[in-house]
Amino acid sequence: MRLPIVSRAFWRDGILGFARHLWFFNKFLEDAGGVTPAVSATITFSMTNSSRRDMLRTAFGASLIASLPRCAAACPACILTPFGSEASAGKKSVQASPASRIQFEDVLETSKISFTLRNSVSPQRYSIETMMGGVALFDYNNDGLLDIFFTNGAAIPSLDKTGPEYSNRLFRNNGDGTFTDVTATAGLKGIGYSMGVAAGDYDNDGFIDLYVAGVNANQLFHNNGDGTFTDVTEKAGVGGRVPGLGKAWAVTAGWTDYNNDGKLDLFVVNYLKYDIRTAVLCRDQGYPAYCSPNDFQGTPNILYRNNGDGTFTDVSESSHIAQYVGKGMGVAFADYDNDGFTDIFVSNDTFPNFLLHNNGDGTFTDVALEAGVAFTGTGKTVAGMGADFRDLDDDGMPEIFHTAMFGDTFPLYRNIGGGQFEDVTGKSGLAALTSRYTAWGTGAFDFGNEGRKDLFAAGAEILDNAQVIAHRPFELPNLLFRNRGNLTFENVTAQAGAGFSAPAAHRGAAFGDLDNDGKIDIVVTTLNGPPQILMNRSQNANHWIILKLVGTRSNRDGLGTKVKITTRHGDQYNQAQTAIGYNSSSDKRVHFGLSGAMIVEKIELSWPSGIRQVLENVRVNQILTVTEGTK
Ligand SMILES: [Ca+2]
Ligand SMILES: [Ca+2]
Ligand SMILES: [Ca+2]
Ligand SMILES: [Ca+2]
Repeated sequence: MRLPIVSRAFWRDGILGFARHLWFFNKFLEDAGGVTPAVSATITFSMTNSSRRDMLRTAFGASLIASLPRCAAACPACILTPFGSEASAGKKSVQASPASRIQFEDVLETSKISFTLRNSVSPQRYSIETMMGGVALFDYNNDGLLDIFFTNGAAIPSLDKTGPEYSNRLFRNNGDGTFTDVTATAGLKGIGYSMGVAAGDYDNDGFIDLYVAGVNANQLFHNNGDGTFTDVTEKAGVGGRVPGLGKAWAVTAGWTDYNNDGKLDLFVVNYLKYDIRTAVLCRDQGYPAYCSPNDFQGTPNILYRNNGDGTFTDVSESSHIAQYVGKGMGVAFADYDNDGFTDIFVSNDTFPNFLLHNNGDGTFTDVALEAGVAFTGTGKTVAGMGADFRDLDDDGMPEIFHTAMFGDTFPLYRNIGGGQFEDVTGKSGLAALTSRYTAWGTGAFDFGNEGRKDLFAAGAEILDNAQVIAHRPFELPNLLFRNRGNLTFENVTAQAGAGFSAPAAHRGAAFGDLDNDGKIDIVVTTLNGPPQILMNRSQNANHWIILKLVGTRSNRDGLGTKVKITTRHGDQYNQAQTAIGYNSSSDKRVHFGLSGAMIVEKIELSWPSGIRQVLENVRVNQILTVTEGTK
């Protein structure tokens, strides 16, 4: 296709200017008309030195150049396809979208959400105080709108919710930007000093249930489907007691179907062996301070197998989970070796992490050391906090990312296949970006809908008096690391909005699309403060798709389903999981940013049942319900 404007651009600006004009013309067509671009071109040119790359970077932006083929000095020619060509379908090719700012707005005030996370900070500084609290994004009433649940603390040292100020809270999404506190009707105020939350439909009745993990009480709430919940903890047998130890201090939990029988099982993450009545108290430079986890013994985690009749069996011993005693803070699930069985990653605090390989016979083996994720690449343990287990380079093999504390850096372990991971924290740029931060909640989501998953981390120090003890502020910003491709990241926190980057005592974070506009929103808790309701206001014309999975032979939530999509920009991978980050539970729906792709050529689903399902030529910019097929 020849256009006078293009010809003029060519003669005026040379080949780079020509390509740039063509690129903008295509973008204009896409944005304005919503039609497949009619103009495309392949430009062949010599690339003999790095200065040429710099010229290209100027012309097209760093994000595009990042995915160019790397050429040695002797490379005779490289082919640049600015819009991704049909010939390159199936391979990761050059992205069409320019870097657009990812921006969030904290809408707490207009949301009418009134909640304060109370930890009852004491002069003694009991360790539990700094370890809360969680948030869940889930649709409890099936109206298509994500609702918000917050855990809350209790009085100290009684650990009783002595008044309504300690109540856990459920806020119903009204669909107009406001929320209504429905805690009392729902019967979800809870008992004890609560910490983490896990949402999952354990009885496959189509209504998502809630498990709340805490210091002195864990509770399972069955969703009755009429806006109310019933505490079924005792009947279900999931109270969180460890043989010989009693009720263990649980930080969080997660739902996963480890034996692929169509029923969600429950993994409970326990932290330290701790009794507030006898707990050692610590000081630092004369100031009261939260003790190091090194001052306490660890505890084993718990695995409850779902019997399908409303009861669970504690299989921690027979599954070998109980033999791994750690100091767990985060849990995330993925089938990292693609053998069809979901594996479990547990980030441990100042203790080697666990990678619990699912052997497929009801047992697990911790392979973290051999796999390269127990310690960092330099052989260090770090303060493992929130975790996510997700494919960040879209090669079909999920990476492990977790937050940590000041001086640790937040490790990124790249899955290189064969059951092995490589510590790419330095190579990815994350070491330099994270070494001066401490963070809790985290998640890997494509916040800019550019076709790559970015990383979020909820920053805050551990000690509330960190300023006087360590000369570091207690309150830190949320952090946003944009994925530039090739597993490299840049810090875009400063551009993400004042409400996003405002320092606070952040803790848990949950991810999901609260207003169903295709952009992932974030809810973050802050200690002794209100939550942040961070609506994604990124201004771009990028496309997206959200898949709401309905399992039939698999668990009804479809948790554990692996999803691969193909567009003209290449392949992307994601999975249905709710156990993400710290203390928290995210939307079960599976989101993909699509950049400028006009159609999703193929969606391939691998359900936990083993059923594989393929959808072709799927419309973009929609929330698509996918019911598990029968084959
Ligand atoms: Ca709802
Ligand atoms: Ca249910
Ligand atoms: Ca596996
Ligand atoms: Ca949104």
